[in-house]
Amino acid sequence: MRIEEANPFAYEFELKSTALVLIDMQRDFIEPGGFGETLGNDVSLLEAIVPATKAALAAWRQAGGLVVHTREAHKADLSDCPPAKRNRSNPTLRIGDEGPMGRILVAGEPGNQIIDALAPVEGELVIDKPGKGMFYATGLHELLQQRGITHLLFGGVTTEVCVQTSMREANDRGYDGLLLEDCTESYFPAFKAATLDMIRAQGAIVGWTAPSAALLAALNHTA
Ligand code: TIU
Repeated sequence: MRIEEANPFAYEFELKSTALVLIDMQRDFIEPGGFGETLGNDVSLLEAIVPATKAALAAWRQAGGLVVHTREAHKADLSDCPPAKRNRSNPTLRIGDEGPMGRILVAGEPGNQIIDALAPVEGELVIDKPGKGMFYATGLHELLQQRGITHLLFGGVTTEVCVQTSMREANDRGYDGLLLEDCTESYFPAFKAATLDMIRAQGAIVGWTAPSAALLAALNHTA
Protein backbone atom coordinates (compact mmCIF):
# COMPACT_ATOMS: atom_id res chain seq x y z
CA MET A 1 0.00 0.00 0.00
CA ARG A 2 1.07 3.52 -0.67
CA ILE A 3 0.01 6.89 0.76
CA GLU A 4 0.96 9.18 -2.07
CA GLU A 5 -0.11 12.36 -0.19
CA ALA A 6 2.16 11.69 2.79
CA ASN A 7 4.74 14.32 3.74
CA PRO A 8 7.58 14.78 2.99
CA PHE A 9 7.13 12.02 0.35
CA ALA A 10 5.02 8.92 -0.32
CA TYR A 11 4.80 6.34 2.48
CA GLU A 12 4.74 2.66 1.60
CA PHE A 13 3.60 -0.10 3.94
CA GLU A 14 2.17 -3.58 4.00
CA LEU A 15 -0.89 -4.32 6.08
CA LYS A 16 0.59 -7.42 7.71
CA SER A 17 3.69 -5.61 8.95
CA THR A 18 1.99 -2.38 10.07
CA ALA A 19 0.21 -1.49 13.30
CA LEU A 20 -2.11 1.41 14.08
CA VAL A 21 -1.00 2.87 17.43
CA LEU A 22 -3.39 5.11 19.36
CA ILE A 23 -1.54 6.91 22.11
CA ASP A 24 -3.26 7.65 25.43
CA MET A 25 -6.80 8.38 24.20
CA GLN A 26 -7.84 8.29 27.86
CA ARG A 27 -10.39 10.11 29.92
CA ASP A 28 -7.44 11.44 31.99
CA PHE A 29 -6.40 13.62 29.03
CA ILE A 30 -9.64 14.22 27.13
CA GLU A 31 -12.29 14.73 29.82
CA PRO A 32 -12.53 17.35 32.59
CA GLY A 33 -11.30 16.23 36.00
CA GLY A 34 -8.36 14.14 34.81
CA PHE A 35 -4.58 14.51 34.67
CA GLY A 36 -4.61 16.91 31.70
CA GLU A 37 -6.91 19.37 33.43
CA THR A 38 -5.03 19.17 36.75
CA LEU A 39 -1.99 20.47 34.86
CA GLY A 40 -3.94 23.58 33.92
CA ASN A 41 -4.91 22.65 30.36
CA ASP A 42 -8.12 23.30 28.43
CA VAL A 43 -8.97 19.65 27.66
CA SER A 44 -11.90 20.51 25.37
CA LEU A 45 -9.50 20.97 22.45
CA LEU A 46 -8.72 17.26 22.31
CA GLU A 47 -12.30 16.06 21.77
CA ALA A 48 -12.24 17.33 18.19
CA ILE A 49 -10.07 14.47 16.90
CA VAL A 50 -12.34 11.70 18.17
CA PRO A 51 -14.54 11.35 15.02
CA ALA A 52 -11.57 11.13 12.61
CA THR A 53 -9.72 8.77 14.94
CA LYS A 54 -12.79 6.57 15.28
CA ALA A 55 -13.15 6.40 11.49
CA ALA A 56 -9.46 5.50 11.02
CA LEU A 57 -9.73 2.83 13.72
CA ALA A 58 -12.85 1.35 12.12
CA ALA A 59 -11.24 1.23 8.68
CA TRP A 60 -8.05 -0.31 10.06
CA ARG A 61 -10.03 -2.96 11.97
CA GLN A 62 -12.06 -3.69 8.84
CA ALA A 63 -8.83 -4.19 6.88
CA GLY A 64 -7.60 -6.62 9.57
CA GLY A 65 -4.59 -4.62 10.74
CA LEU A 66 -3.04 -4.88 14.21
CA VAL A 67 -4.17 -2.20 16.68
CA VAL A 68 -2.16 -1.03 19.68
CA HIS A 69 -3.67 1.19 22.37
CA THR A 70 -1.48 2.79 25.00
CA ARG A 71 -2.43 4.29 28.34
CA GLU A 72 -0.24 6.49 30.50
CA ALA A 73 -0.78 4.65 33.77
CA HIS A 74 0.95 4.11 37.08
CA LYS A 75 0.70 1.26 39.56
CA ALA A 76 -1.55 1.92 42.57
CA ASP A 77 1.51 2.08 44.86
CA LEU A 78 3.18 4.59 42.49
CA SER A 79 6.37 2.49 42.55
CA ASP A 80 6.76 3.22 38.82
CA CYS A 81 6.22 6.98 39.19
CA PRO A 82 9.48 8.79 39.83
CA PRO A 83 9.20 11.61 42.39
CA ALA A 84 10.50 13.94 39.69
CA LYS A 85 7.35 13.24 37.67
CA ARG A 86 4.92 13.43 40.59
CA ASN A 87 6.42 16.56 42.12
CA ARG A 88 6.91 18.55 38.94
CA SER A 89 4.93 21.76 38.56
CA ASN A 90 2.07 22.91 40.76
CA PRO A 91 -0.98 20.89 39.68
CA THR A 92 -4.35 21.07 41.44
CA LEU A 93 -4.08 17.29 41.99
CA ARG A 94 -0.92 15.17 41.77
CA ILE A 95 -0.58 11.70 40.21
CA GLY A 96 -2.17 9.25 42.64
CA ASP A 97 -4.45 11.82 44.30
CA GLU A 98 -8.19 11.17 44.39
CA GLY A 99 -9.99 13.15 41.70
CA PRO A 100 -13.51 13.23 40.26
CA MET A 101 -12.71 10.23 38.01
CA GLY A 102 -10.75 8.27 40.61
CA ARG A 103 -7.03 8.45 41.36
CA ILE A 104 -5.17 10.60 38.86
CA LEU A 105 -3.25 8.59 36.21
CA VAL A 106 -3.50 5.32 38.15
CA ALA A 107 -4.16 2.04 36.30
CA GLY A 108 -7.67 0.65 36.67
CA GLU A 109 -9.26 3.93 37.76
CA PRO A 110 -12.25 5.24 35.74
CA GLY A 111 -10.29 8.27 34.51
CA ASN A 112 -7.45 6.09 33.28
CA GLN A 113 -9.63 4.19 30.79
CA ILE A 114 -9.61 4.75 27.06
CA ILE A 115 -12.66 6.78 26.02
CA ASP A 116 -15.72 4.72 25.05
CA ALA A 117 -15.65 5.81 21.40
CA LEU A 118 -12.23 4.19 20.91
CA ALA A 119 -12.48 1.31 23.40
CA PRO A 120 -10.17 -1.63 22.60
CA VAL A 121 -11.69 -4.88 21.34
CA GLU A 122 -10.44 -8.45 21.75
CA GLY A 123 -7.19 -9.18 19.97
CA GLU A 124 -5.85 -5.62 20.25
CA LEU A 125 -2.80 -4.81 22.34
CA VAL A 126 -3.36 -2.52 25.32
CA ILE A 127 -0.10 -1.22 26.77
CA ASP A 128 0.15 0.58 30.11
CA LYS A 129 3.20 2.83 30.09
CA PRO A 130 4.67 4.70 33.04
CA GLY A 131 6.53 7.17 30.83
CA LYS A 132 5.72 9.44 27.94
CA GLY A 133 7.25 7.09 25.36
CA MET A 134 5.52 3.79 24.54
CA PHE A 135 8.67 1.66 24.62
CA TYR A 136 10.01 2.72 28.02
CA ALA A 137 9.41 -0.10 30.57
CA THR A 138 6.64 -1.75 28.54
CA GLY A 139 8.08 -4.67 26.50
CA LEU A 140 6.20 -3.37 23.45
CA HIS A 141 9.19 -3.63 21.10
CA GLU A 142 9.36 -7.39 21.67
CA LEU A 143 5.59 -7.78 21.14
CA LEU A 144 5.83 -5.91 17.83
CA GLN A 145 8.90 -7.86 16.73
CA GLN A 146 7.12 -11.17 17.46
CA ARG A 147 4.35 -10.02 15.11
CA GLY A 148 6.73 -8.89 12.33
CA ILE A 149 5.72 -5.24 12.65
CA THR A 150 8.04 -2.76 10.91
CA HIS A 151 5.69 0.18 10.21
CA LEU A 152 3.59 2.20 12.67
CA LEU A 153 0.69 4.56 11.99
CA PHE A 154 0.18 6.93 14.91
CA GLY A 155 -2.72 8.88 16.37
CA GLY A 156 -3.47 10.09 19.88
CA VAL A 157 -2.60 12.70 22.46
CA THR A 158 -0.81 14.85 23.11
CA THR A 159 1.07 15.49 19.90
CA GLU A 160 4.28 16.96 21.28
CA VAL A 161 4.40 14.92 24.49
CA CYS A 162 3.51 11.21 24.37
CA VAL A 163 2.96 10.95 20.61
CA GLN A 164 6.19 12.63 19.59
CA THR A 165 8.21 10.83 22.28
CA SER A 166 6.80 7.49 21.10
CA MET A 167 7.51 8.28 17.46
CA ARG A 168 11.09 9.21 18.26
CA GLU A 169 11.53 6.03 20.30
CA ALA A 170 10.09 4.05 17.39
CA ASN A 171 12.39 5.77 14.91
CA ASP A 172 15.45 4.83 16.95
CA ARG A 173 14.27 1.20 16.99
CA GLY A 174 14.03 1.07 13.20
CA TYR A 175 10.29 1.49 12.62
CA ASP A 176 8.93 3.65 9.80
CA GLY A 177 6.32 5.83 11.51
CA LEU A 178 3.56 8.02 10.08
CA LEU A 179 1.45 10.41 12.16
CA LEU A 180 -2.19 10.87 11.11
CA GLU A 181 -2.48 14.64 11.22
CA ASP A 182 -6.18 14.93 12.13
CA CYS A 183 -6.02 12.05 14.64
CA THR A 184 -3.65 13.83 17.01
CA GLU A 185 -4.05 16.96 19.10
CA SER A 186 -2.26 19.11 21.62
CA TYR A 187 -3.45 21.48 24.33
CA PHE A 188 -1.27 23.98 22.41
CA PRO A 189 -2.13 24.29 18.69
CA ALA A 190 1.25 25.87 17.93
CA PHE A 191 3.02 22.85 19.46
CA LYS A 192 1.01 20.48 17.25
CA ALA A 193 1.94 22.44 14.14
CA ALA A 194 5.60 22.58 15.14
CA THR A 195 5.65 18.84 15.91
CA LEU A 196 4.21 17.91 12.52
CA ASP A 197 6.84 20.12 10.89
CA MET A 198 9.76 18.72 12.88
CA ILE A 199 8.73 15.07 12.34
CA ARG A 200 8.78 15.37 8.55
CA ALA A 201 11.65 17.88 8.21
CA GLN A 202 15.05 16.91 6.84
CA GLY A 203 13.60 14.18 4.62
CA ALA A 204 11.45 12.47 7.31
CA ILE A 205 14.04 12.72 10.08
CA VAL A 206 11.50 11.23 12.53
CA GLY A 207 8.84 10.00 10.12
CA TRP A 208 5.93 10.98 7.89
CA THR A 209 2.60 12.76 8.35
CA ALA A 210 -0.62 12.46 6.34
CA PRO A 211 -4.32 13.24 6.71
CA SER A 212 -6.38 10.21 7.77
CA ALA A 213 -8.43 10.49 4.56
CA ALA A 214 -5.30 9.44 2.66
CA LEU A 215 -5.04 6.28 4.77
CA LEU A 216 -8.72 5.52 4.24
CA ALA A 217 -8.28 6.00 0.50
CA ALA A 218 -5.29 3.64 0.45
CA LEU A 219 -7.26 0.99 2.36
CA ASN A 220 -10.29 1.34 0.06
CA HIS A 221 -8.10 1.18 -3.00
CA THR A 222 -6.87 -2.29 -2.08
CA ALA A 223 -10.12 -3.58 -0.50
N1 TIU B 1 0.70 16.86 29.48
C1 TIU B 1 0.64 16.42 28.24
O1 TIU B 1 0.51 17.17 27.28
N2 TIU B 1 0.71 15.09 28.00
C2 TIU B 1 0.99 14.09 28.88
O2 TIU B 1 1.31 14.31 30.04
N3 TIU B 1 0.87 12.81 28.43
C3 TIU B 1 0.56 12.47 27.11
O3 TIU B 1 0.85 13.21 26.19
N4 TIU B 1 -0.12 11.34 26.91
